[in-house]
Amino acid sequence: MKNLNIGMIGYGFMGRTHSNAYSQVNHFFPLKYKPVLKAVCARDAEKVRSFADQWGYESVETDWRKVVERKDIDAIDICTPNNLHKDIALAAAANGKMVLCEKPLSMNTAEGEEMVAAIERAGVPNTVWYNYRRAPAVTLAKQLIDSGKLGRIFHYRANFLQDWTISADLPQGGAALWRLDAAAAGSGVTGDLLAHCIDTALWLNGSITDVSAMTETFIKERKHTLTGQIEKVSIDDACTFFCHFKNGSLGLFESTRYARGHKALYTLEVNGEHASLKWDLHDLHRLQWFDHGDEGIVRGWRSVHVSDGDQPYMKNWWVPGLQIGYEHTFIHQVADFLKALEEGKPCSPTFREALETQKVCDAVISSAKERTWKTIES
Ligand code: SOE
Repeated sequence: MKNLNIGMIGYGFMGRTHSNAYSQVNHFFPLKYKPVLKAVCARDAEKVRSFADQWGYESVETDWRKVVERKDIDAIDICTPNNLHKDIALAAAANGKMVLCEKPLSMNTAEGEEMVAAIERAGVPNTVWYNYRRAPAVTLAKQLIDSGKLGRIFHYRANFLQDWTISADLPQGGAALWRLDAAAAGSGVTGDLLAHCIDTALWLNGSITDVSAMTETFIKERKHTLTGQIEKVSIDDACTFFCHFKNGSLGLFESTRYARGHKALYTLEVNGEHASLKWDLHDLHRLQWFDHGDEGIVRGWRSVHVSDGDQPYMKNWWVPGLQIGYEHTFIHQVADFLKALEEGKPCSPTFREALETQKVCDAVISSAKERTWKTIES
């Protein structure tokens, strides 16, 4: 087995999901590469040391530039707030490192284009962590759509609903709350939550050609953790958009952090000529399936428990009937990345593919701002 030395920059919630994935992957997937937790980097020396001890990283750094230059690191994992993605990716590529970047790829399309150019110029393996594609039930949806079982697709519908920012007392900015600060995040729910829905939609249903969106910022001012001042909130708290897909189907997407009672409800539904399917993150192991070709007297929605060894990813886990969870979607992404490396193939979504999601996000934000339809430039 060949070691793949990981240098992870950032260590928040995503740092944990990625570290867990690197640690677990070789226990379950037969692969030629083995990730080694070589270094983790963050500005707070004490906190990053404690993270390294908890997860088993061999060393710590407090300056990301040192990590990207280290000769003993093969791959850089970017888990920082979005405003650092570009600089780190560019430096990593210049140093010939592979790059795994947390979603969304960038703050905006212009940055994303620079990142794609740098990565492709360097010719380094790359991927963006859009993990929900790798829930076995979502992967099964892809198989069913690609096999033509749904026939012509008419509708694609997705929601990502949360409720954690309803309190006006919640500050913006700083360690945990950078997602509320446009300077660190780029956008609000569009880049944070709808980006997931868009990535899955592009993967399942193909390109989006144009969008019409509305956004709202319900709490207009919040205290900024870094300045201590009350400052304008510039992120979108909620976003809804319509779109056309290139295959002629219609899309409807909604995301908010103000849906009281919903913590992380990602749902999607696809309606085709012959069949429909539905998926719900809170019941992530099930794919709801309706097949109009079924015999009339038993025709109805089927709830497929995606745990059989014939189903995507499942042969690597337990015995049929036993399920896996959220953290496994990240393990699958690492497994796919390592397998792609072994085979000299790209691991989807690459930076270039994730740039498509970024373009849709940008079009959504500008459509809402200008109250007009926006075409996605390909
Ligand atoms: C935000 O609350 C968040 O953690 C996103 O940043 C993740 O990408 C999403 O998967 C869950 O929600």
